[in-house]
Amino acid sequence: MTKIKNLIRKEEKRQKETLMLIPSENYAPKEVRQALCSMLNNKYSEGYPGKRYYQGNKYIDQIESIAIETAKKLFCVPYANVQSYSGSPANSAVYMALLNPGDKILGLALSSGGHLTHGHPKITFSGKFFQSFQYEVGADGFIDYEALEKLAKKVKPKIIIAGTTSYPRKLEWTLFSQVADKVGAILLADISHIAGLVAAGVHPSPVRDADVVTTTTHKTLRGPRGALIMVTKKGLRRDPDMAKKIDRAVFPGLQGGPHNAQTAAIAIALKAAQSESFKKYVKQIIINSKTLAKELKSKGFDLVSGGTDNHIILIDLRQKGVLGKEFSIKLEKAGIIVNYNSIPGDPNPPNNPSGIRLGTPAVTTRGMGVKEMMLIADFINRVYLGDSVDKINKEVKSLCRKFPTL
Ligand code: DSN
Repeated sequence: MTKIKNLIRKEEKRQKETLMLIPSENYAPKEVRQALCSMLNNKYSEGYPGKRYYQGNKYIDQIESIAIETAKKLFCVPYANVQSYSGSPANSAVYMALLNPGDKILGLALSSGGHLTHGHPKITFSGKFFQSFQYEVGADGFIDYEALEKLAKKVKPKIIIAGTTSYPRKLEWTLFSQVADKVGAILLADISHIAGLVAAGVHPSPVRDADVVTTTTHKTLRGPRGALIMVTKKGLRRDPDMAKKIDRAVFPGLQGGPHNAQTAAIAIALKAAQSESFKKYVKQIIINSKTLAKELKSKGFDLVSGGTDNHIILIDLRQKGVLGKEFSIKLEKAGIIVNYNSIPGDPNPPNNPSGIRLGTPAVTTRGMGVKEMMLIADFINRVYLGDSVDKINKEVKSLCRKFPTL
């Protein structure tokens, strides 16, 4: 066990001494982490508040009810389920609740910034058990809503998934809902990446346009790993049983006992996301992201869609003559942590693609601002130009020391 303890300490040191620029990662505050390692971990509570299959749940019931009510208030929805273990199980629960095997689903292609659970063909649950069709971004890097409409009219999917993992632009919920309404499809908005932005009012909310909204809780929301499934008023108008169906799909359909420590940590994070300081934090994420994008562009880096509206920057490295994996390995040596990522129309495979993906939520949590984004762009450029990674790493560590983690 000493070995594991040492490795935990080493990982904590690594997180403190490096620039966490993977857009889906963040530093959860101490209160969230304390809840996660509390004795709530010891309890089984299959079922829902007031309807459990195990005794001894009087406090767990209260905790889960608070998490549900906080989610409903934060996102202005009439129903929330807080038990999904993470984003992929949450999306799977929506499909299990509302679709039959073999139904047609329409989601954004992985190479255009979609997620595996949005119907990625052949190898995923969503691509194997349903007839999956995929829409894409256009040559400009923006979602091609006209092509989406044409495809939706041809395919007539039962559900359209509007959601992204590496899309740097605003999502046009009204355009999605117009298409879904025209073909009679359910609209699922997966806001996993932008949930914090939506909660803070910095990105438009999908709750008027979508029937169901899913999100993870550990990205821009800065909570524990976990997920929410929310049904909107529109969803309940379409199917008054939609919420009940989703509850049943999560438990007993897909999962057993909820992770109660995770539920408590979600409640803490969602409460924090209602604060003025959280709004200020999210606004700074965008300022930082736009600054980093502008600086990288000024150094000759080609950005998919030319820039960013959110916390994500996707660099197309083709003009730079380096592949994403090779570059991200070099960046890691300098203490700059990013992930290699496919770009739209990528000529290379997903395990060795032409891009890298960056995001500013974690460095913004540390309190970094415009000046630091300019430094980070400079570090990235110097790694590209072949400056000593050891030398850059020293500068990265010194910058990190000035901005402690939560
Ligand atoms: N793996 C997450 C991301 O990095 O965006 C999405 O599930």
